[in-house]
Amino acid sequence: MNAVDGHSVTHTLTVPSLGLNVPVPPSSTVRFVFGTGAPGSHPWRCMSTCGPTASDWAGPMTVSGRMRGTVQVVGA
Ligand SMILES: [Cu+2]
Repeated sequence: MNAVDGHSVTHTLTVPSLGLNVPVPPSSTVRFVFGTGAPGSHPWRCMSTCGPTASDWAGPMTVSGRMRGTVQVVGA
């Protein structure tokens, strides 16, 4: 596991119901593995204010599939 400086995070993949919070540094690809538990539907969103301004939760932050969406956990 690598540590990420909080000031260099541009996005996160945050799924509170799965206890998942993955910081994403600029211009990077982050690979990770996590346990999902039982099948279900889990809302996710980016928790970094990556809207049009530094303190903005608008723009892409409101678009499903861009900075928010749903993770579907399916059974094997
Ligand atoms: Cu974002």
